[in-house]
Amino acid sequence: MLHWGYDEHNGPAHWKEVFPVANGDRQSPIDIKTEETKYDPSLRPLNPNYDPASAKIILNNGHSTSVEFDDTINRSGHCSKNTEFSRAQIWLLGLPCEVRTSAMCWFHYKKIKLIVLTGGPLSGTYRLRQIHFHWGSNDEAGSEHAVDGMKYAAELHVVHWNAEKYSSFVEAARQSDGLAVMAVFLKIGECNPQLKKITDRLDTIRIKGKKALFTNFDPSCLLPKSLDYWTYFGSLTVPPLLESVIWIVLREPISVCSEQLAKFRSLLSTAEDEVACCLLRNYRPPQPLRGREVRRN
Ligand code: BO1
Ligand code: ZN
Repeated sequence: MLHWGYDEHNGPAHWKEVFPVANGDRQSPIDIKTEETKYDPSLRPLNPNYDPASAKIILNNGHSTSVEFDDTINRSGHCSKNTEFSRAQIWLLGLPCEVRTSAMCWFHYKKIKLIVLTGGPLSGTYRLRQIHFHWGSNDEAGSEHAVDGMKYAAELHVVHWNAEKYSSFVEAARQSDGLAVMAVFLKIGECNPQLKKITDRLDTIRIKGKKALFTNFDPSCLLPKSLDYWTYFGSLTVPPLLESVIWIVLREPISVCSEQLAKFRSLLSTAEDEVACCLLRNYRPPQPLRGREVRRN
């Protein structure tokens, strides 16, 4: 296997050749057997707080399409408590993070609060990094997680990292409590007007490696009414398959229509100088549970 992908020669069945953790004890996705999940009264409601201004770009990385968010604030770890902020200091708001005054701390503290996921099974705050999608070559399958053996047409992943304990996404991705990914199922039905903001832009990033500006987007517009969830400890679903993800799988799906799914399938997994090849599917099948508990709120 030269480069991992989703084709016959480099797909999920081959990943273990280069990434032995593919056979590990906490791999994702899984088939959620609802009768075997355990109600846990200590699980709190989920509390997503995102700022539309932190959305930066939409890109095609050859494995999926993602919207990337600016997660670079609070680099110093210095702005941690709510300090006084006077009107006379408002002029400071345009200055970079390196400027360290109590007024800036207040500003950054407020800003950080706006792009985090808290609650649910999580201790502390997890900062939004990116969202991306998984889909299938037809409308019958495409989700990564399954529910009682049933697959949805697609799945949205909202990826966060533990910025309270770790100093970067890459560092967090190597820790057992480093990442929190919220998964949302997409069920065939009505065209989804919120999803349209993304699907309308896919033709501009058709080729692998392409990016386009994508601002003023709050991913909570894609969430279903109910934030009830299942949760378990798992992994990234793509190489390097690191076992660092607290999975939060929402029980209520959102809608997507066939026409919108077709737009995802027209993305290319190939770069400008390669023979064009459509990214028809990009899901990993369910992995063994190996004794793990799936809890529900
Ligand atoms: S997933 O939610 O388990 N499908 C998943 C899989 C891979 C990543 C994130 C979530 N990968 C990471 C890359 C990083 C990159 C980051 C943000 O995505 O490993 O290198 O910086 O795009
Ligand atoms: Zn994913």
